Amino acid sequence: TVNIKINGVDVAAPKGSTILEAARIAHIDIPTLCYLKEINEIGACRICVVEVKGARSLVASCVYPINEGMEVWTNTPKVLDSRKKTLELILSDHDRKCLSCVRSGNCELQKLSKDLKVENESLYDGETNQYEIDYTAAHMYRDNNKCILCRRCSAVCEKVQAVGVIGPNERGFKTTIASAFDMGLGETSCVSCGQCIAVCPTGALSEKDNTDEVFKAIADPTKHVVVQTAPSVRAGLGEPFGLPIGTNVEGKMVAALRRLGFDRVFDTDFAADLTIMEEAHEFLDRVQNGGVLPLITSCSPGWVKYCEHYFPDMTENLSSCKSPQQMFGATTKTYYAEKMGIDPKDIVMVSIMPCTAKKFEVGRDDQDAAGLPDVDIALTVRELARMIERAGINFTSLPDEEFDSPLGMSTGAGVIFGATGGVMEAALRTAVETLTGEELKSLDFKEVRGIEGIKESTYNVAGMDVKVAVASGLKNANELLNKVKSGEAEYHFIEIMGCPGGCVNGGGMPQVPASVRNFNDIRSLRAKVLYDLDSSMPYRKSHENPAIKELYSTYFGKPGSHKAHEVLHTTYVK
Ligand code: HC1
Repeated sequence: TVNIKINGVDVAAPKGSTILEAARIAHIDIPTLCYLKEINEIGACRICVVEVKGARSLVASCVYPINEGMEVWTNTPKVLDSRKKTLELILSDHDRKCLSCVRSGNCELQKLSKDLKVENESLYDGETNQYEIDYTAAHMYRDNNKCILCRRCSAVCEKVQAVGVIGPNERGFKTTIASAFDMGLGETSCVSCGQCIAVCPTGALSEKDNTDEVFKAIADPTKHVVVQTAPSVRAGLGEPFGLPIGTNVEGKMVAALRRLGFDRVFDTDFAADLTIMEEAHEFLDRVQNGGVLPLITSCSPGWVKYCEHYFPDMTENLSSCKSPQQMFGATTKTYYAEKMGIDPKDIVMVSIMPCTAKKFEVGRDDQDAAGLPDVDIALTVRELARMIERAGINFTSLPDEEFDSPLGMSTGAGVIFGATGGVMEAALRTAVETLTGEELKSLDFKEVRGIEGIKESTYNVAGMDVKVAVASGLKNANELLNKVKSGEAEYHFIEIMGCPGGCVNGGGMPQVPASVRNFNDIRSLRAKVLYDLDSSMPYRKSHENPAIKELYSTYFGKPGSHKAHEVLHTTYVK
């Protein structure tokens, strides 16, 4: 350890720590704005400055390493004044329409302004930049009038997602974060993952809001409005209502959706089970009949788009299965509509997703089993939270309620889809039992759990060594696929999720401020909710889900049947 003094108090911190990290050990939170651990460590915004004895000027604590005997002050008038000036300068070219801003209440800039006692936000007003809002992408808009040039978005896009479609253009006062040649985001090879939105400290980046359409559909007596909730939603929806990260709010979520007026509250987890039935069948079919291997999962639309843009020669490796979101919509507008005697035209299928790419996915080609879009409206978890607030529903005091049947019934295999490795584990539970005809002794495939970017394992199944790999975050996917292409690595089955850690860390989950993200692993906290649910559920294998069994016996016949292909499978663009 290294011994230093912060504000006159002795602090021992691990070697290699920054002043910011050492201060945290001393229970002092130094404010930051541009800093994001391991993603954006550029020390550029100067909000985190502190005084260091002997240093010629104030130093950026987020990148400044500690050394033995160092003396630091974090709250002197000089420090506080500098931070405040920096903020006032940022505010002088910032669209300050806080009342109507989507981030009002959880904007990092707004909180800093209050904390640092900014009294005159127009102090340095003069010339300002005026930008047109970019609405060209299917899933989001970019409002550079609210951008503070922290570069968290461009760092995550390039370093974590290996996409890199936004970055600084121009210099000095004219600097903007934009695409090459100022193209609209929708014209670039953006994959809609929304990680930029998840890390943006202000209202500069946000999903396109579809909540009004949902309120309208619910109010229309001629419409039967069905809602499905993705696995990860229950692990994040509590956060906007002040509940700790990692709180399971499944029961309250169902209760809230019912009170919003949805006619049926169903669970995407049901369709995750259905996906496993089809995908495990597809895997075994490809292995036994010499199909294209490795088979790669196709439930994450950000990943599918990335594959189409960046690895077009590997689209044949993608599973032809639609994602659970789309399978759910397709099953609702065919099987469920028939069973209930409802014209599919009168069904409005709404999905609640931790994902922004799902907004893009609903508009893809070949996702219309009943001749209508499988899913009509995909909302993020943030949009659902806003609907609940707008409707005056007191979320935290709601009772726990259960999903409707039959499309609300699911297994532990379905719920772990939301964590990286979960789809693989769920598929293995079904594939192994199908292949061996024997019951698995342990259902936990621990080797594919956890937040590492790339995981691999080999399982001996009925005499065959099945090699599997799991990647989350597109930079990791890129690395893994390049190894497969070069022949350096060989697998039979690969799971890829677009967002690092899987859907629990999706671009549509509630934004967590950097002050929390930098010191907590939100991926594991949220994933634990799903694994705990799995281990407590009566059914933990997709093929044992009674509602799935009934769906096959009365409608699809068997996995991979002609009818299943018509409704549940899709095609890709090269
Ligand atoms: Fe996901 Fe999936 S797990 S992609 O992350 O396969 O979004 O949660 O709904 O479709 O089930 C997302 C989550 C989600 C699909 C499932």
